[in-house]
Amino acid sequence: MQVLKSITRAKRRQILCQVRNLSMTLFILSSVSTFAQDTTSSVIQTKSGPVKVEKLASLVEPWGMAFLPDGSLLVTEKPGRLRIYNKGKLSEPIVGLPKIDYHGQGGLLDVEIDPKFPENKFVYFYFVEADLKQPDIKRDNGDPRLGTYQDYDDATLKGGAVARGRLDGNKLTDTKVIWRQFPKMIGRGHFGGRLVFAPDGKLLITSGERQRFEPAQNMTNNLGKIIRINPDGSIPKDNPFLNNKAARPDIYTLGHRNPLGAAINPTSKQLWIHEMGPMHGDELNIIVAGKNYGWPVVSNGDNYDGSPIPDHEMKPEFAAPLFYWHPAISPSGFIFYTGSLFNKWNGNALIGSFNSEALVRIKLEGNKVLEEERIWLNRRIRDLIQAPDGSVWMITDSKEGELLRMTPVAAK
Ligand SMILES: [Ca+2]
Repeated sequence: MQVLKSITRAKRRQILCQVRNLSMTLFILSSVSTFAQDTTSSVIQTKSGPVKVEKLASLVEPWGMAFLPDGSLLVTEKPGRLRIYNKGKLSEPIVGLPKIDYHGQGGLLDVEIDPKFPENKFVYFYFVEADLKQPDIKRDNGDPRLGTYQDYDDATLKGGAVARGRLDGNKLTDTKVIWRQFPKMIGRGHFGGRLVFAPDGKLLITSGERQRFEPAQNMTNNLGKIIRINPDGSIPKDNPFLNNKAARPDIYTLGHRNPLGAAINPTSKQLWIHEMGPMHGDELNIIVAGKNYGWPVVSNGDNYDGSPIPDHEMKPEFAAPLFYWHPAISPSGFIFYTGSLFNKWNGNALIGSFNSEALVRIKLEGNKVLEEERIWLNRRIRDLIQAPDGSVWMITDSKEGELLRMTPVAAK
């Protein structure tokens, strides 16, 4: 029965892959002639007309962005630098950040500003920190924090953390860690790392499961979870698991793998996230307090060793994604477009993609996906943001990374 199910599913996916790959190929063919990696400005055809993409700056592994009220841009570089881009110039790294552990997927990740920034100047950032006390690998063999398959070349216990400090010119003052992944573990992947403020002023954090699977279903840790805290790090009085004494109080939802995109839907005011699936099965999820999104019990992808995982439809007790990608797009960065510069994109979800080297545009009607367009950019897109003028700015996932600006060719 299991075999039969796998074959049926494999067949179904094969057909789906073929259809999607064909449509991607056709689309790439239509846009490839107008775009090249080494140009600083290019025109690309989209379903809504031609757009211009310009390179604004070079950055090393940029990861997250946030606009300041004066129109300048905070941008992180994963090795541990926070800079300000303003009118064609990139600042020296801002000082006052804690020591950052930069290895693999870890380093300095997202940045966000306080909703009351004009009054308090608070800047929040997600970073990876090493534990103060490191284990003796030989002696502590069997410690679950070390895992069973890890590469001990980097045998540092580490975890994601969120800190905030007050921005004063080119420095952060009063920098304090307000939240930490628990427990710290060996391993360089799946930190999550996106920050977004909800309309009620709470800070929402995406926390990945550190490539350990099971923590996502275990309430005694905060890995593989969406986290909700007050801006000072304290726990909101209406968090969903406060009555469960065994659960960590910072948990908002569970059952997530590695979410690298989070945005507030401007219509429903709900948090939407996407998360990287295992081998395929990337998900778009609407976050509802207290729900379980299924990882690693269910997924519409398969394990990397080829073993199947039950699909979401097999276990309806878990919240299912409203949309998923098979084959994977490897999504990173997420906004809802609310500007008027791209007048046909209003209310659309815009998502960066590694695998398809594209900006993915999703047209929605309420919670229903009507249409998906992949705007091929020949670059792995790490994050994107809507600028005050309605243009879309993006950063690329590369040691030779770029800050890009996209505008319509015929702005109305
Ligand atoms: Ca799921």
